[in-house]
Amino acid sequence: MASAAILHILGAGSLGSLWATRLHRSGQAPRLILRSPERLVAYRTAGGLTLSENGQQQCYPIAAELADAVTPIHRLLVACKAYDAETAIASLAGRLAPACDMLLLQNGLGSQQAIAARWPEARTICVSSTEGAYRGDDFQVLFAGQGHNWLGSPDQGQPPDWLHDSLGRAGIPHTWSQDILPRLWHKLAVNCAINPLTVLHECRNGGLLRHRQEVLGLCHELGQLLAANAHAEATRTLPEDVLRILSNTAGNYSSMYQDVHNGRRTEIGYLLGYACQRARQQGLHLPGLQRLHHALKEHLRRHGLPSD
Ligand code: NAD
Ligand code: KPL
Repeated sequence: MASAAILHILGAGSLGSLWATRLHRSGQAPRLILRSPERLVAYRTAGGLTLSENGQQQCYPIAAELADAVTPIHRLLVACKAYDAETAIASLAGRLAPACDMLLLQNGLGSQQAIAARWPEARTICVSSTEGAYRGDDFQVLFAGQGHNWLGSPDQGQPPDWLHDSLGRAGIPHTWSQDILPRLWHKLAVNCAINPLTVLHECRNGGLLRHRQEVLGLCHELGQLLAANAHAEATRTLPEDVLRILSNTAGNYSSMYQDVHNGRRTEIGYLLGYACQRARQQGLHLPGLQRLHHALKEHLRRHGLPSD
């Protein structure tokens, strides 16, 4: 296979493994890029990535390498957390082919802009994913929630010619969006209205239905932020979207709740932190959001976790 056709996947965590296993089983030979020689040895000992789906487990012996391998990278799926993404790309920057396609799976906003500014020759494609995957043991991933992937270029460009065929063959549900930034803003707003409160009230998503006024107050402020950055439509539907998600996912713990519960760093800086920073830059007075940010940072510090 020509190296131009290989998709390199940076980060073999939950979503990276979910994408890698589906691409591999459709015969597309993705390559994983792991973070250290120790991880590569552990991966080779495990014999591959194991995907659990619909009660079935299958191990896929996907090729893996380190960032300092020498082959050029033409297509890169960045599957790290938002706070790791830019540093991880920098570790292999010398391998990036001119006009490389970079798919960014990160939640929230901020990391995508930093990456696009640092590697302007690359074509950055943002992905907004509602699929759900969790890591089990090392190199094991559980496909926990069917969903969809919206992909789009921040400059509203066209999709690369290989994208639809490659994802389609792998069975990765996707749609190209001409308007990806408003979509990312809307998801950020939903995450800001739900995730921090589940941490502070220590509850499942559905538990926030008992704090409806607090949630709706945040939606009101987040709506002002969306009005300045996304579409009027997204602003109008935010409260009903959030209440519907709370009902539909009532039994779930939010991703931020799970991160805190498991002692893992959260993506607060790319969600609430980014929202508050943009509000300040845009001269918006959003006191409820600022108070929430402050309370969450305090909570994280008390739990010994980074507050950025
Ligand atoms: P994860 O923590 O499971 O995986 C991230 C992986 O990146 C880890 O294996 C980590 O070791 C690796 N990594 C970090 N730095 C690296 C480096 N320098 N080189 C190589 N690997 C490196 O995270 P995840 O849950 O897969 O989430 C990835 C992104 O996708 C996040 O922004 C998350 O918010 C978003 N997202 C996740 C889900 C989900 O269901 N998991 C759903 C939607 C969006
Ligand atoms: O995306 C989510 C998350 O947990 O990160 C939902 C379930 C929508 C809550 O914000």
